[in-house]
Amino acid sequence: MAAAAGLAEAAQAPLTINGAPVDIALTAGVAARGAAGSDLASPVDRAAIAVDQARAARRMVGAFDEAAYGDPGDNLSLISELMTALKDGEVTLAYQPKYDFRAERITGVEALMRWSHPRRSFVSPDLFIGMAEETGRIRPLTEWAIRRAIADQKTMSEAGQALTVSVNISGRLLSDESFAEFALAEVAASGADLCFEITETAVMDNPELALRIIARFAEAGIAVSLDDYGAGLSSLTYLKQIRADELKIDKSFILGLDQSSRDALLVKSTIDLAHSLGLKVTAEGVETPTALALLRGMGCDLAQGYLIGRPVPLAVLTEQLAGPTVETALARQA
Ligand code: G
Ligand code: G
Ligand code: MN
Repeated sequence: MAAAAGLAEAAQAPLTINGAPVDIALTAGVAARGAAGSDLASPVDRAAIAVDQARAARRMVGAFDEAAYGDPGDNLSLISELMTALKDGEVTLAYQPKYDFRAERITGVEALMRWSHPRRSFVSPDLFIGMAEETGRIRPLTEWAIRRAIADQKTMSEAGQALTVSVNISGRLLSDESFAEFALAEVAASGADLCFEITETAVMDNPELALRIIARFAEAGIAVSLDDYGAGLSSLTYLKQIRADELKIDKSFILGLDQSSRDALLVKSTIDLAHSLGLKVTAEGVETPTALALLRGMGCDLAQGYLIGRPVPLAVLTEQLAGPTVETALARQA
């Protein structure tokens, strides 16, 4: 701990590169080897989590706190199981439709990862994706998701359904140039029509590199969507700097749309702001016909939520879209 504190301290000393002052902030995580046989025996995994724990506590140095991390016998074993699950086909993508108000039809889907664990049944993506991020396993998961989404898009298009597929990209991957190379190569080779959903916090971690990578995605024809907008800080600097095509208003504002005039005002002004910047707007969390009608009246471009469709396996989606029922019902409701 003392050595780590010394390092973090030393990193704070003013540094000049080519005459320009450079600020460095270093966060250190310290961990000892875990008990043999434990799934988090690797000191590197434990230290990676300790770095997150130190950051969350706004400290420069922190020791791995196993108790704070959760039940080791339960959650921690998931990390190693996850990589096996990916190979064994236990991880799948569910697709949730996005309804285009003007076209009056489903024009896209969001791919959402699901893990059907043989013993635990349902493992929340919030849990396993969060853990994959913390332990540096989000990259293989995301690479798998991109390949799967591209293959599934081809299947849908062969069934006569041309849909843009949105894939969620974790913030950490926006400072990983070799991940970006992978994604660009996959898209170039397949000619897929993808959208990458990213969140604001993703960009804040390493803004310069993230913005450069996002610009490369945009140049390669990958649409960029700002996910969960409004849930974080939602700074105007972020909107000003980023090359995006779409803004997704966080579901927390849409769920209360029918009851709260404040939410309605915020949603309406966010739609207008996005439009004036040339962004399309998707509202997520549309659960009621009233919300759908309000959003249409506000000039919102796309709606996503349980009213339109839940995230479902590819086969179910293809079946639902084959019948005209969903779309005509929505057009009537709006
Ligand atoms: O349906 P839902 O419970 O799927 O998703 C929970 C959270 O997990 C959401 O914030 C969603 O963005 C995220 N998520 C779902 N699938 C993926 C994925 O493939 N990659 C990443 N990074 N996040 C995902
Ligand atoms: O963070 P992101 O926006 O990618 O996550 C999408 C999440 O929202 C997923 O967990 C998905 O299952 C959930 N979701 C999608 N539609 C609805 C909805 O209409 N209501 C609610 N409560 N959640 C939704
Ligand atoms: Mn999303």
